[in-house]
Amino acid sequence: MSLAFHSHIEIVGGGKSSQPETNEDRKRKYEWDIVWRNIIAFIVLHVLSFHGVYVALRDWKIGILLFAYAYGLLVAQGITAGAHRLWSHRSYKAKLPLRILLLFFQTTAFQNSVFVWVRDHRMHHKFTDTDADPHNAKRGFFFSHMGWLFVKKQKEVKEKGKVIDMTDITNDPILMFQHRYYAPLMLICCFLIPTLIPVYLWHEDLYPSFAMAAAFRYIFSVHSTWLVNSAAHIYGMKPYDRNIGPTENKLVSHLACGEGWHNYHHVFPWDYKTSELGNYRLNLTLAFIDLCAKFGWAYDLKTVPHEVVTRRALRTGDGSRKIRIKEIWG
Ligand code: ST9
Ligand code: ZN
Ligand code: ZN
Repeated sequence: MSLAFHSHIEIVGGGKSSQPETNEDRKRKYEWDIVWRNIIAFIVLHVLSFHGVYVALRDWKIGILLFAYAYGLLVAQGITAGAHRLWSHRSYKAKLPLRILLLFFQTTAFQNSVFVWVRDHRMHHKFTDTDADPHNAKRGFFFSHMGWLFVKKQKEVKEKGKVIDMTDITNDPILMFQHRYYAPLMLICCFLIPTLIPVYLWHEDLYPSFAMAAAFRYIFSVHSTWLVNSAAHIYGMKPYDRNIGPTENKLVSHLACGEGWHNYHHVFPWDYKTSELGNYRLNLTLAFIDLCAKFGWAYDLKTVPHEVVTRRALRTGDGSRKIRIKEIWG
């Protein structure tokens, strides 16, 4: 989204860093070209979503609560199984009906078109925690969580982004259709449809349906996603590579349907499990893809042989692999 109006503030750069700060770093200035439209939109959505929860609990709208929860989990697959594991990393292949379903869910999740999501995510993997990473975690928790959506991107993102190969996405007419008509499609899928389902199917009032099933479901799901970029780049163990920022974070895996095993994912991004261990409870997306594979909708699932993971963990890990295996399997 572009902005209607913005202000321009310069702040001496910084944020948390695992590397010692150099003179260059200290002198560096980030340009905070603030996008007020995004800030206002998110404030309004947060207020509506908190009010939605209040109304749903006060009037005990159990139907809307259950619907928001179930729909939220389903729609999350558009990001995790779709934008992330299928389109960004090509970690498995999907037949047309599954691709269309995932695209509908991904549009409902309102996290930008698949084209934009994949481009930013490929930048994130190629330039992790540097200025060419759109949500560089070295600029602190808030910036990598949601702050990056409130400012214009660093020039390094736009410059280095030119080297990212996006031809697989640009050659897909369905994905480019979504990119072209993203705004109206997103409004219909993210806000209109989830509001109307409880109203038409079991005669709920319009406002609680909107505030809970659309606004709250959306805000909860984006915070869960954003935690992968913030918390899972700051807090947790590094069993596979101790020299990188991404960590293994159980809480984030719960919230983000299995995307919190982020140290593993950055080391082996082509693994459709995004984790060494296939525990469905802590990786709902894995259960979803495996189920689709049973119907033949998902195929060519890529993973990493156990010996390769072991060798890598012994060579570069922080020695916490056994603790993690226990944490997952109990
Ligand atoms: C949201 C996304 O929430 C969240 C993504 C998180 C990813 C997490 C990944 C972790 C793993 C998966 C976890 C899943 C867990 C799910 C759990 C669910 C329960 N390369 O972008 P513009 C160039 S979105 C190359 O406008 P500005 C390009 O030329 C939330 N080039 O930059 C482009 O033009 P075009 C809702 C790039 O103007 C031009 O710059 N959405 C790249 O600086 C302008 O691009 C919002 O809030 C690149 N990477 O504005 C809207 N990037 O596109 C957010 C840009 O024509 N966005 N270029 O080619 C915006 O409003 C704006 O993008 C902006 C920056 C203000 C942030
Ligand atoms: Zn990451
Ligand atoms: Zn990834």
